[in-house]
Amino acid sequence: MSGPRLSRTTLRTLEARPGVRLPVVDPGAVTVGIVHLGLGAFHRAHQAVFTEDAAAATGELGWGILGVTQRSGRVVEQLAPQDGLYGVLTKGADETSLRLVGSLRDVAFPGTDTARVLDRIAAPTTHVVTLTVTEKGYRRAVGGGPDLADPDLAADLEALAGELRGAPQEVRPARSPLGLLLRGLALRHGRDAGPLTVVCCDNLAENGPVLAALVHATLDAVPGADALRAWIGASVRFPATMVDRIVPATTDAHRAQARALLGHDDAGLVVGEPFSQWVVEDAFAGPRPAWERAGATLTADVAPYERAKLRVLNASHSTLAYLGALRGHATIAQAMADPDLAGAVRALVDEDVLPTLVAPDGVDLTRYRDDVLARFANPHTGHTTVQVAMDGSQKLPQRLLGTVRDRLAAGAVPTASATTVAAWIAYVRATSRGELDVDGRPVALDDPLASTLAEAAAGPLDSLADRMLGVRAVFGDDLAGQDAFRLAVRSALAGLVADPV
Ligand code: CS2
Repeated sequence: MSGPRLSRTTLRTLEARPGVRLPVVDPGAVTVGIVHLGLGAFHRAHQAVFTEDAAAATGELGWGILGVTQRSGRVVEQLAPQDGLYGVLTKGADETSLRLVGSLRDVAFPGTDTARVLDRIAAPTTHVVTLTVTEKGYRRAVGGGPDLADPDLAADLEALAGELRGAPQEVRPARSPLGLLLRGLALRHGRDAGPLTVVCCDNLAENGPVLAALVHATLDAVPGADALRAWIGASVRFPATMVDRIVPATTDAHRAQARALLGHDDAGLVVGEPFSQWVVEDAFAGPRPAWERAGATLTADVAPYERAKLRVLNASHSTLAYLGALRGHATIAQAMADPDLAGAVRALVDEDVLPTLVAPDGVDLTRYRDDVLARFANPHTGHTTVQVAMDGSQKLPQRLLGTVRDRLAAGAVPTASATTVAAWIAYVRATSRGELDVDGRPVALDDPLASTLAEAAAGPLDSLADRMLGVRAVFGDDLAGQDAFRLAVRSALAGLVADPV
């Protein structure tokens, strides 16, 4: 940090500068109506921007956001001194611009602020809770139910059971997003503060219904939760959504660019491509921001959009990430510029994915594919292969294995998808053995199942595919027994492990 820091005070002294857009709402006039769990870069570059634009379009000032971080207080340390203000640096193919966002009105870390967060979820002025806690944040077990053995979730459920008994007690810090949400819902129910809508914005297939089912299944394990469960069934809605914007990790170079544009330091800076899309099921329990006035699509049926996005964009992304990292490509754009890899993603989409999709109204899926691939090729995003490669055990089931199952059920062998699975296996093996360098830097396996995966990846190469396909948490009970698929993975893997280049 070297200059003055962005804040509401310094904002007043900021004058119009080329390439910089000041907040389109007056942050001092906005009050909190949304609680967001998972205050990462994606939320700040996506839903917070739609929310600010909707407030500006309607003049409704009650839709400010309380952003709640997940694992550490670092984001609070970045944003609290800035009064929640931050910039989004947009990296287009031809130009870079910065907009400051005024919709994040408060920030909290559950480690120290759980009582305040619960209170806010239970406030009558709060109508919406949104979540971006990543695939692994939901702590689901094999089969999709809650992982009750997860110590953080278990601690939260114990606290919830105490809170439901009404026993006077200190508010224990929430340790999992689901625990925080359930405890907030319980307080809201107890206070009779009215209906609420919970909007899952993570890349999970059928994210709204999946979260609703998870909430109910979790409450089954909590003594004394019957009345709460009934109230949630009647008064809480879980619309499905499709979210899309490529948001690379912020680097020092981005911070320096933002400083040059703004003349101020911004510790909360996030970066995004110009494209941004949000499709939301219009099924709310109460009031909601007019996100459609900010370019979002509110619709009765999100499923076709969500499926197309996960299977075309996210699955191609992972393909480029694993094959790219194995070939030493640091960024997705570099991987996309490699003709072999561009060919691999085209084969994946054309041969395996498109036959499983129904086009959403008015969408031409081949054009959608071309637009997605063009976005990946944007060299200015700087999105790294290693960032996208993270958490493969959580991501592949959501973005790829549905395609695999659908093609197998249709009697086809999804060989291109088998290549992606093989690339992931090769990546797991190389990273867990400390054998992969990208851009001169060693890459470690970053995955919540890292130790299980490393164990399965160790051992003879000729049975590597079989051992990895036997990891049920990823491939379920069915895929290891699909012989044609297993053989396709084996044969793709033989090529990759013998000679990734
Ligand atoms: C990416 C996504 O990191 C990843 O797994 O595939 O974060 C992707 O950039 C977004 O879903 C784009 O909307």
